[in-house]
Amino acid sequence: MVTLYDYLPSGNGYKVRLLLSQLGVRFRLVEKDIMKGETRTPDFLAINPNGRIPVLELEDGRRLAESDAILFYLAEGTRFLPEERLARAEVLQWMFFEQYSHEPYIAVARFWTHYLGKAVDAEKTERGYQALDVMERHLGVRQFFVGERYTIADVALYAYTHVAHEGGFNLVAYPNVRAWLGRVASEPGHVAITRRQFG
Ligand SMILES: N[C@@H](CCC(=O)N[C@@H](CS)C(=O)NCC(=O)O)C(=O)O
Repeated sequence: MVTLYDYLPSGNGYKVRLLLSQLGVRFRLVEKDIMKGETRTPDFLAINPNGRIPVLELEDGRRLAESDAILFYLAEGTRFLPEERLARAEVLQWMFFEQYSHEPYIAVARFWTHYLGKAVDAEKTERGYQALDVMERHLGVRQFFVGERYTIADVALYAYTHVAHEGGFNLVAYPNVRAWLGRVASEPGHVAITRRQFG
């Protein structure tokens, strides 16, 4: 059985939990409380030198960090990753967008407001809305991010978009994004970020 090192409120961890659930893959969950620095101990740094969850540990002990890389690994050969060359690259395009233009603002704003109780600076909020604007335009003529079907690009972007309000983002002006959130949530095998029991 694979092992997932994770922190349950984490959207990055949730991406992996969501896909594992949708794939019907059973896994062992090892919780690391990032608020207590549990990913920065020597023991955990030996697991991931970058000191962050999620980390997937395979049955043979090999490990993989970075949520979107884990999604890509797990989705290979499944309906969650297209086979066609350009479509695969488009999935990567949206996952890189998520990591560079979306997560650093929308996830970080959530962490600061919801978990640290601190104010978020205006620039982060503005950049977060810019990412939402990009998504809103793209979804204006599409049901999903790539190839008109649900893929790991949707999983990656859903994780923090559906809890963006916890970082102070208001999605009222984003009807296409809201409709897409609903479509993703109604995919078979969907689990909530708050789910604590797996397998
Ligand atoms: N780019 C990484 C980001 C991972 C990340 O930032 N993890 C956070 C939780 S969401 C963490 O472990 N933070 C603990 C720390 O930095 O000490 C990914 O997508 O997996």
